[in-house]
Amino acid sequence: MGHHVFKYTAGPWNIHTGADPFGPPVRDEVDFAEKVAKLKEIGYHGIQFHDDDVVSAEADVATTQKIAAQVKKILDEHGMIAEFVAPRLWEHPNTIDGGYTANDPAMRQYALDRSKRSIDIAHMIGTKNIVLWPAREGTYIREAKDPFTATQRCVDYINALLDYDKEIRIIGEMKPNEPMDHAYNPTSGHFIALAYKTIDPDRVGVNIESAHAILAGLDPSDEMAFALWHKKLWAVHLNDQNGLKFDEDKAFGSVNLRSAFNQVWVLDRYGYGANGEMVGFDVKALRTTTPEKRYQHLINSKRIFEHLLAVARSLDTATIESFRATRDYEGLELYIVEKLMGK
Ligand code: GLO
Ligand code: MG
Repeated sequence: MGHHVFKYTAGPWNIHTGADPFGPPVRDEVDFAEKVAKLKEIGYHGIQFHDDDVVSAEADVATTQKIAAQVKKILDEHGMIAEFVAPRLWEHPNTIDGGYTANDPAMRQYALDRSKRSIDIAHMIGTKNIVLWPAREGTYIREAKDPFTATQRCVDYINALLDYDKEIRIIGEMKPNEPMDHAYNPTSGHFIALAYKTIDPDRVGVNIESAHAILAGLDPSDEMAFALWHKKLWAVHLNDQNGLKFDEDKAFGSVNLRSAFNQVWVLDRYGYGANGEMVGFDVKALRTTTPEKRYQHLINSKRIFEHLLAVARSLDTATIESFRATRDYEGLELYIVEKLMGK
């Protein structure tokens, strides 16, 4: 594989106030324009958006166009691109029971309308990528919704969006739980299976988040390889996670360096980025982080990625092959761990 240069992105939500379910903000909110300028300064190339990170979901068409144009102008002024728009189907009162799997048809219609509007916004800011994180498409108790019907509704929803706009791509970001007790289609594999049942499988792929794979008990690098083989890995949300608990969104590589290394290695080996895919970091600052350091987790994640890339590119393929040929996985393990220790 050619050694191309990776491009990095993050969302405005990754520079945040530190509010959590147990306490109020501890840092001021930062202006969008300042976030873009600072991300540019620390070596990022683009921004990810929820629809309402661009413009309020309540805005009328004229206001939406006006504000989206202002956002696009800020991006252009900094030479930054918009990577994707994700319809936020989990905060509005109409999405309490979920979006496209809600039991109430009026709520399902809201989810569809809002998603179509997100597609319009995506066009206005210059991206064809729609990310679908199905936050509330699942249940707290199994009897609440019908899981068979939910599967069909997911495909119907994707089809409706593919049909609404012939250029967009739907990129599923699967997560097994939180906020739901169990989400429908808890892994990327589930979503890829559904992709092939849609009206245009070539426009349906996945965004793999490290923490989401870990929460599902899966290895993120194997998950990425599976999607790469399907030519369906169109985005990543690299981060880290300390065991099975709430989604921590820790800085990439901050918990499990070897797992992070394997993610970087597989992405580099199989040409991730060659078709414009970006390296996204879905990371949160610690609540204890002071305002002056509010970008440090993004700086750290990128730097750790680059260090691990250097390690991956320093590996000797013949050495690895000879360990494999002699089934000397103990030797291979030491070789990799010493490389990670800089030995
Ligand atoms: C939450 C998700 C979330 C999405 C974002 C973009 O667990 O990781 O942050 O990545 O809403 O769809
Ligand atoms: Mg994410």
